[in-house]
Amino acid sequence: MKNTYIVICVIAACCLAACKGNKATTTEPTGQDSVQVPEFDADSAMASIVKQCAFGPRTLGSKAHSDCAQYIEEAFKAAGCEVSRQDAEFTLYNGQKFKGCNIIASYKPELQERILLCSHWDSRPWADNDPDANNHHSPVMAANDGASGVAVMIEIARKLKEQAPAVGVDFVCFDAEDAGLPEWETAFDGDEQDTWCLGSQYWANNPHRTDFRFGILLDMVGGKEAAFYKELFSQHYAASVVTYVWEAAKDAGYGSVFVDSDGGGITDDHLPLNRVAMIPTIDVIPYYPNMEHSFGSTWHTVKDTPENIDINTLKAVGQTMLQVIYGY
Ligand code: AHN
Ligand code: ZN
Repeated sequence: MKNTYIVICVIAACCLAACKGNKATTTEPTGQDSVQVPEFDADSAMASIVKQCAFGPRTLGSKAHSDCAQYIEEAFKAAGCEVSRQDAEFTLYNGQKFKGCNIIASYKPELQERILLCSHWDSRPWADNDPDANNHHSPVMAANDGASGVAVMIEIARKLKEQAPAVGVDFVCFDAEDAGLPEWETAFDGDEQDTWCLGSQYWANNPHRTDFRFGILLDMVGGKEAAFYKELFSQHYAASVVTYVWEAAKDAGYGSVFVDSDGGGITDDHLPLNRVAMIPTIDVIPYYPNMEHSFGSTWHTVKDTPENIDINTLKAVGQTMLQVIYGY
């Protein structure tokens, strides 16, 4: 009798283990519904934006730039990541050279199954889209177009430390994305596209690793009433990643922020990752169909400041990224 009982228990335990095993190895992203996804703290992300902006505009060569690099490194270290700096020299459209750096933070670098998150951290040196031409040579504070993506990534790193997901994550902060050809420049005759995204171009030619399942670029993820449409190069190079991320947004309750429609095709840091490093990478970038500029009213203006950040947008993007990571 006792033996029969033990046999039944062993069989039951095996069945349970088998079921669990089945579930863990399922390839369907529907597993997202059953995992505990931590709450993204958008207030904490906002505080990081304020902190980055307090250094001043983080333009190449400035004190604000080097001070902010140190802050970003320390923030990822405090979140338990392994951090390294990739120093590089960048040549602008006008031949001017600057020293700068990409900042790389790895969560559990020993894990084989990995996701890449990235964002640029530099500020544009010229507010060349400002409605007031007097501001066209002033730097952009870049609360949205710079600090927001980094802030969301730092906040995600903090959550990974609290509650371990099944995958590893690398965070790469690209320098010199936004020193591309200014609109007021009339004397340039090269390829304009090459003047943008200098840090990601450098990294794609010198990646610290490339074994990522996919990459997600966060660009301007804190704008007022922002919505994210399916960017065209992302759909071309990484269609299944777009589908997966937009599904995750729906599961997280942000289906209205991640809109199931086409956006534009944008020259951005995801292009060298797709074309040179061959990592399927999407761009999460806002699209305002009814505004004069599709990136929103503060884009490359002196109004890109912390007051014009929308905590709800940070929350929608941050929570969706946690859904992506913990649902994987
Ligand atoms: C261009 O408009 C050429 N690129 C948009 C990429 C960008 C600029 N993202 C932030 N600032
Ligand atoms: Zn920009």
